[in-house]
Amino acid sequence: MILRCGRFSLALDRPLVMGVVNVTPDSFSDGGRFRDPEAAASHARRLAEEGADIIDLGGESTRPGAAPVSEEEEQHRVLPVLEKLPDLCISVDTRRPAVMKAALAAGASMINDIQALTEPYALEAVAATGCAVCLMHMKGEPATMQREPRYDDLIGEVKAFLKEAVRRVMFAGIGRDRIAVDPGFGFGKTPRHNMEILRRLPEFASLGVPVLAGLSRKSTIGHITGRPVEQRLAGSLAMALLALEQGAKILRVHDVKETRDVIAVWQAFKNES
Ligand code: 9MG
Repeated sequence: MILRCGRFSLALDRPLVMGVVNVTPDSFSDGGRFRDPEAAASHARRLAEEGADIIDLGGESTRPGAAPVSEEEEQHRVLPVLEKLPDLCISVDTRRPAVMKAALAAGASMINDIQALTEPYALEAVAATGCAVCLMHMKGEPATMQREPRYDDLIGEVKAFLKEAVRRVMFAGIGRDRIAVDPGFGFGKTPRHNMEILRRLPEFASLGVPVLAGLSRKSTIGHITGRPVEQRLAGSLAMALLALEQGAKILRVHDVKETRDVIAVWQAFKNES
């Protein structure tokens, strides 16, 4: 299986690593460190050297309580970084069609949308390009999504949403080999929900596209271990290993080098069994 990301074709016979670069003053995990385009671009290069297949560049923090950012500001954060990285496979994490269009024109190869391209004109912004898309499930809106989220049938609901999202984007002309889905750990989900999704992640394989898992440094790890965000490396690596074992094909992570080691150990184990 291949994930087609614009001019890049990424083989899915081994897990892919998506390295996170937040160009925001207030992201939950690395708030403000990579605000300057030069610093963000050199961090992206470092992650690529450490083994990231894709760099996920985001200009809007989706942390509950984060300050809203205008479309202009989001573009102003992301585009200068993108332009410094023409040789890398860059995903842009955005919900806004205008940002998608500008990013794709500036060389982005993938759009990672926590709203699964549901904003009006989002499908049009990406369909005619060759970019890949990541369609994520989120219950509610970032500002309020963690206020007692409830589900009657967690897995059924998340899967049905993603199935419909895949159908919708394919109907718009996006081929299956350009699509990844993501159950959206932490997006309108309690720690208990997140663990149930992880336990039942193999059920998402029936959607017929690669599953991306984003668990790195998330609050569920803090909930389990009692650690603040800057001390969640071990928990994140444990989550990465669980996600691999449960069938995730793409891991969205902050700590690329360490995650690559986890993948190497997991693959060595698999090849011997
Ligand atoms: C932008 N962003 C933050 N967390 C994420 C996750 O878990 N998945 C995806 N696709 N994007 C995320």
